[in-house]
Parts: sequence; C-alpha cells; structure tokens
Amino acid sequence: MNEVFRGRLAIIGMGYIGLPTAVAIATRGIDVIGVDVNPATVAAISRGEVPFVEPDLAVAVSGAVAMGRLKATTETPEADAFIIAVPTPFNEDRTADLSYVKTAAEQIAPKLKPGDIIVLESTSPPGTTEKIGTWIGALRPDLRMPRDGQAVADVYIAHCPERVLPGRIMIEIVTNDRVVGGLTPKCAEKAASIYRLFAQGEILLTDAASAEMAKLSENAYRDVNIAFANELSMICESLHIDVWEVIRLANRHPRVSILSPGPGVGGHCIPVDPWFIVSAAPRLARLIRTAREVNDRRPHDVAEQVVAKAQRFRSPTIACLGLTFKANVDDARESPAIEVVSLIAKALPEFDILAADPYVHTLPKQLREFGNLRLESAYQAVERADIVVLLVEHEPFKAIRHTRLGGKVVYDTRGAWR
Ligand code: SAJ
Repeated sequence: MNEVFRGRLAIIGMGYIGLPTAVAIATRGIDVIGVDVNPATVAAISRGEVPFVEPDLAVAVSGAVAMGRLKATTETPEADAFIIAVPTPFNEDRTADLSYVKTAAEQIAPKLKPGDIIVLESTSPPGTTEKIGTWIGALRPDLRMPRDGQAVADVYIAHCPERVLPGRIMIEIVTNDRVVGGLTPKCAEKAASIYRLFAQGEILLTDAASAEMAKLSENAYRDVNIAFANELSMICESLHIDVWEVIRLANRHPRVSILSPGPGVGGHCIPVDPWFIVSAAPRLARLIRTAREVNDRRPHDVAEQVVAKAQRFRSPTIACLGLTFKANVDDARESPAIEVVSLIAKALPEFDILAADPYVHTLPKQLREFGNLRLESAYQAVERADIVVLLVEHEPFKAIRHTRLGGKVVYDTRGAWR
C-alpha cells in the first residue's frame, strides 16, 4: 500500500484550483496536461504565464512549463489519471449546476483505458461522484465502473475536494490535510496515490459521499460563523456598543473564537456551497439557510448605514475603499463590496462616490451605469471625502494614517483601523 502515482496526468479546468494543482504535481516529476475550454488561458499557460493573480503561482508555472513538465491544451488527452477541477456554480433555484462536471466526464470517457483514475476536486453536492460513474458508464459499456460492494472495476473514481484559501493557495495546496473519498475503498487508495506526490498534510481516506459532505460542511461552518459575527455587529450597532471590543474580549475565552463581521460574504465558494446542503435537505438545513440569508442581506445593511450617515451633510463626497471579495486578492467577482458601492450610488445619485482598490484598475461592469461614481486612487479618494467607508482591509488601506482620516466620518466595516 501507500502507492505513489506514476504516469501521465490530465487536469480539466485551469482555474484557481486546477492550475496550482497542475504545478504542484508537475514539479514532482510527473507529466501534466492542463485542459481548459478557454483558448486564451491555454495560450497564457503555454507561454508560462498565469491568467490571474495568486502569490507565488507565476514563478511556479513558468518553471514547470520551462521544464517541459506542464503543457496546456483545449482537448482532453489520453492519460493515466484525470483530475476534474471545473466550476460548480448554482442554478437560479440554487441547486448545483453540474453541467461543467458532466461535460468534463463526457470528454474523459472516450479516452479511458482499464486502470485509469478519475478524481473530482470541484465542490459538489452529495452523490455527484457517483453520477460521474453513471455518466461515464453510459458512454463506455465496455468498462466496469466501480460500485459499492463489488470488488472488480476497470477504472477508479473518487472525490478529493479542494480546500485551499485564495491568497495562500501555493502554501495550503501542499500543507493542508486532504480528504479522499472513493466510490470503493480501492478507488480512494488509487486516488490517494496522486496526492501522495505533493501533499505534506495527512491523507484521510473515506467514501465519496462523506468527502462531498465534509467539504460542504467546512464552508457552511465558516458561513454560519461569519453570519453570527455579522448579526452581533448589527445588534451591537443598535445598542451603541463597539462590536470589535466585544469580540476581542469574548475571544479571550479559551473556547470562543468569533470571526470578523464585514460587508458580506463573497467569492465563489462560501456563498454558494451551503446552498448545496440546503437543496439536499431543505427541511432540515434551517440554520445553514438562515446564515446564508443573514450574510446575503449584509451589503444592504451596510449601505443603509452609509446612507444614514450621508444625511448629516448637504452634499457629501463618499470614498469607498475596496472592491474585491476579500483582502489582498485581485478577485472582484461575487464581491459584497461592489454590491455595497452600487447600493450607495443608487440611493444617493446626487452625491459623488469615489471607489478605490489597489487591485482593481477599471470600474467593474456592475458599477459603470452610475454617473456619480468613479474609480480613484485611495489617496485622492480619502483626501476628497467627507465620509470614508472601508469595505476591504487590503494592507495599503490598513496603513493609511489616522491623521488623514481626521474630521471625516469613518465607517470601518472590517475593524481594520481600530
Ligand atoms: N469573511 C468575513 N469575515 C471573516 C472571514 C471571511 O466577512 O471573518 C468574508 C471574506 O471577506 C469573503 C468571504 O467571507 O468575502 C469568504 O472569504 P474566506 O477567506 O472565508 O474564504 P474563501 O472563499 O476565500 O475560501 C473558502 C475557504 N474555506 C474555509 O475556510 C472553510 C477555503 O479553504 C476553501 O478552499 C474555499 O472557500 C473553497 O474553494 O471552497
């Protein structure tokens, strides 16, 4: 046992998870082919470049490409193992949209030979790994799919959910423990042989549905705890108590660790994944659903606070610092900060709104419709503002001197200037 994978590996989806995983494996001497539907992504990787910002990733990609270990293509190739790392967004009714996973499985199917391994890394509702077996089985009746309780199978299918934190991906991809859930114990063991190549954390073997549910539980846990912090923040505001002081004190209890309130929960994972639990057990997932609602409501609460503060002025200029979904990343998709800024701009069309973010160089498209809103440097925005709203605690914002904020109304939604 404790086999380590040797062979050729294909990774479907060259995004925030697929590309770092490709590099981690390529630098362990394995030939990796990265597959992506976007020709621009494939061209960038082939040049040794990274199509998005993530600390330490660029140098790792250029090294792996220069060594000839990492190649990129738009066509799924033949390989000995396939990792699926494509998006799993939600549909309008908040059920999971598995179309990218299904397409990836259907493209892998004709390339499969006996002994191949397929690993799903995309965050998915319980039962998705099993569906991969069904989809592939329908296209390849010549291959025996792994089934619970049956000893023989021609291919191995498992789920190994990604767990890395954007901004720390290159560290966490190596150091995190990995959960590997197989459709059968043999599938889990085969999939683990891939992660043994680079994972320094422990590799925990289980069944596929438990692995799927464990990943969803991790993100739902964080969402519920952020919702608790956000609710506390609103309660404290209404009672004129400083929530940051309350949290600082409560967190000195040995078994209490309250997270930080903020303008809402963004990104592609935490606001999405808890809904997969809700749709799997709608009557039972009451707390998880409520947490989602609290966090989704949060940008409205913050915008209302800003609008209330603006009423004290005749014609205030409002600086909104931060547009990305969290600190020190360039990712502005699903950002609560953008929602707050757009709600303020809509509610106060007669006032100047200045948005600033060191990682965002053009006004995001959701904000382009507002004639009263423009992108500025943080320096200019703070200088001109009567009201300064801190939405994302980027390091350069934390470094703004308190003297520069003197005489202004400051609304620090992240507690960064305490
Ligand atoms: N946030 C708060 N208060 C906090 C912490 C976060 O308001 O105390 C906000 C952030 O500003 C951001 C959102 O929550 O808008 C999510 O940020 P995050 O840093 O908590 O998480 P993500 O989305 O960057 O990454 C999460 C991670 N999951 C957990 O920590 C349980 C990561 O490990 C997962 O791999 C990732 O989701 C994923 O891809 O599923």
